[in-house]
Amino acid sequence: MVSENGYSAKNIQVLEGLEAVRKRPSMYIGDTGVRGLHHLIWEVVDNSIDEALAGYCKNIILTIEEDNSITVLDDGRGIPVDMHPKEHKSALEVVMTVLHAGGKFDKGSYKVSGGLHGVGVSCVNALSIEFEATVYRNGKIYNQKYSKGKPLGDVQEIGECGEKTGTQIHFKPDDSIFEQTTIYNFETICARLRELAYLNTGITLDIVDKRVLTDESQYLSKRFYSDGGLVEFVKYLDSGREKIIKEPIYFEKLDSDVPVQIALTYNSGYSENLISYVNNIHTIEGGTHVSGFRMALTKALKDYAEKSKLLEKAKVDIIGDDFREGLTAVISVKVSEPQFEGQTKTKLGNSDVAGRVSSVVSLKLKEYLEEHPVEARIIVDKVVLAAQARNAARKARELVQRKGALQVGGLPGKLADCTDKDPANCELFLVEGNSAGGTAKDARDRKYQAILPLRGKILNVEKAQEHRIYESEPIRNMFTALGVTMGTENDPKELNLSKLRYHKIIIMADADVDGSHIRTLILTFFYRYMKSLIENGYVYLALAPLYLAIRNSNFKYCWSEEDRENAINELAKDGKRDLVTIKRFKGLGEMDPEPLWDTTMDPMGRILQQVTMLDAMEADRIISLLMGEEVEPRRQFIEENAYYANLDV
Ligand code: 0RA
Repeated sequence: MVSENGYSAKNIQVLEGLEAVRKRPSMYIGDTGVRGLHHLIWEVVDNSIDEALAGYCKNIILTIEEDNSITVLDDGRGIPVDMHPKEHKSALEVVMTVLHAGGKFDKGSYKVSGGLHGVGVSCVNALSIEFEATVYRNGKIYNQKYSKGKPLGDVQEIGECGEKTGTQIHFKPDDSIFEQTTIYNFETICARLRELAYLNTGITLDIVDKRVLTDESQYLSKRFYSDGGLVEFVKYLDSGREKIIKEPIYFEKLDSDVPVQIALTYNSGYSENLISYVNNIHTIEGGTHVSGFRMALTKALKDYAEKSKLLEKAKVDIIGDDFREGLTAVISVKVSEPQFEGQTKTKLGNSDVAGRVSSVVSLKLKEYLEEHPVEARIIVDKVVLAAQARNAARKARELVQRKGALQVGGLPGKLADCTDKDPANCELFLVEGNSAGGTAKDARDRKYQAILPLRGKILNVEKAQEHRIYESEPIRNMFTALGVTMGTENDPKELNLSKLRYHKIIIMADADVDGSHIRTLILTFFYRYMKSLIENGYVYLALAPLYLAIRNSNFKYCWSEEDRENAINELAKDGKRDLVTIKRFKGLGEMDPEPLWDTTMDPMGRILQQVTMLDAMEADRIISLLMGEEVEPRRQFIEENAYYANLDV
């Protein structure tokens, strides 16, 4: 028996646990901005994925409710509801209210998701103003409700469900914690579900967005499912690029304590697209699994090229980078105790993993090259071309950097700089076109806001070889305005942010098709050439309003159709809706400085969207699709996205 004192002491400890989460949420979920908000979803979905990996769950349905709360339903075994022997309460309540209690009961299975996300569903509970767990198990339906991590009552039996089993978690993030925004982004969630579907074959992941009705009066929804796994993932990533080998190369070694899966292919482009995962978590900064892969890829291809005498004629020195041009690869490893390092804690540190991955790749790639001489030849030829282009690029880059250093003050003439010199306070607006640039210059607070107008559309980096990047004027202007250079002590190609002049880099483009095109191009450029700006969270999109609703001297700006409807209702409380006029903003250029400041530049009124790596990855893929060589995937993309395109009429 536990004494009354002992029990209550433990109780207090529990409350303190979740209280700590509410006091310092960033320690548990990274931040309380958009990222942290979405982190809550990853946490909940990861639990269902674990249940699926254990072999018990096939379907996961995620719903964004009208009020931006989230429901995740799975058809797993259902979280146990029986009394927990030590805590003297339902196991369900323990999982939901005790930090890190999630996997405790699951001794048999190998918990692979988690790691970075693995702070437990109790954190989600702590940070939600409403939270509800519903369990379908033993033919019965159980339910418990909570607020800010505290149960509002015991677990209740609320009905019967026959054979059905599963778990449903519903939560509404607490807006006193997530002060910036509590609005979920459909595309961000889709990107993660798509990724999870490719990484975990055979699971059906559905998303339903109840905030949006389509033209067919259905809720906006999507389904993600993959049989082909990483091979399909690589094909998806490269769908707009011209492939040079027919089928992706696939290796796996699953019967090991570090299971490894890799798919790779080569396209006719110039950039590398390598995406890596540890326990389903995107390791943005790479780590030992990635270096193991690169080492083995370089060595296997080099050995093959030397053995088959393909290098002799070429008369170039080949280095590791040359094997990366046009490479698209996905690496997925499972590590039972992952150590995450780096700025964003997304770099795998476990040193033994490098050797594990490289031995799998060495062995299997050697086999592949010997069995596929045609493909092997195509890949090696490409590598030789890359080495030749690299030499040309180095010369162009050196030229640009020499020139940059000689310019007066080093800053581009088009830049309207701010007076404050502390990067932490400063914002740079990248503005499409000279006329919008002029308005923005008048509108800004020149103390901390700088404007760089970019003339016309920037170069599509997807289609250009590296040396052309350094020759493009808008791109050179971005480098010099930002104070970003190439080359650090360790690596001549690494981005050097030590002289970065602004900690907010804000892309400001129109809310129409052209604007979205420009946003996508700039994002692709950042993704390709200034990735660490995105990783550090320095890149933002300014969301310009779509409409102005006016009645006499009262007016409201609207950022969406929903906003517009609300604005009309508010301005026409007396029912006289036809007295409200709606003005549609055609572009930033036609706005006067004052409304531009109020809606898009003033920190008190504007809506900024921080760009995540997932957003940038998707931008990069869309660019390759829209501008690449392949016509059919482009047509298909435009057809599938007609719904979004319609918003722009
Ligand atoms: C531990 C044990 C069992 C199920 C789960 C955890 C479980 C957790 C979650 C979280 C979301 N969905 C979930 N589904 C299942 C069941 C053990 C058993 O039945 O023997």
